[in-house]
Amino acid sequence: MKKLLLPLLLMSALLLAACGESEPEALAAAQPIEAGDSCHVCGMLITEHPGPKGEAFMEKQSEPLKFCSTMDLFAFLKQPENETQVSHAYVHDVAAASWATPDDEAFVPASEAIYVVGHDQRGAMGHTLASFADEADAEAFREEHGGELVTFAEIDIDLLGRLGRGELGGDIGGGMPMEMGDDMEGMQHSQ
Ligand code: CU1
Ligand code: ZN
Repeated sequence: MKKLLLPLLLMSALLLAACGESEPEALAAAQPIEAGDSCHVCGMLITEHPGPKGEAFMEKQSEPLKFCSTMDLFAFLKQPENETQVSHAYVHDVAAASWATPDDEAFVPASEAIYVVGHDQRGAMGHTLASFADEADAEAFREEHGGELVTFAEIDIDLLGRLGRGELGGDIGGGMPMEMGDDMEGMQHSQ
């Protein structure tokens, strides 16, 4: 409940601001992921890996942090020390992008997206959350690839842990190359 209260307070603050003289500042738009960009969590080169990616803007920052996968984005977002510092985040709409090389035009607000977990597709770090702007697209993906639908609010550290351990099914990285496994061992939050 506490988690819900803060966004509501922020929203009403924004609405109040909208009634005043000055327009509320628009949220920074998603930025293209460039060839040399590396993941803020694991350091991997983002464009070299398949699956939906993420970006997060910290409060008062104009440049986003970028993530190799929705999995690493949420691993970052759901750290208690980050949760309060993040302004907003974006994920690829899988319905509007190819899984192998998601297009930068296909970023949608992470908090409004609907997610499929436990499906049979692989992202950069093994299993990753398949993100969609529309629930109907998520449902169609689930029918083809299995798994279950979750909302942004339902994603927490516990769910990410169960996904990472394969407890919800899905491909968690049987074919993961050795060096990638090593990456995970030394995975650090550089924040
Ligand atoms: Cu990675
Ligand atoms: Zn990563």
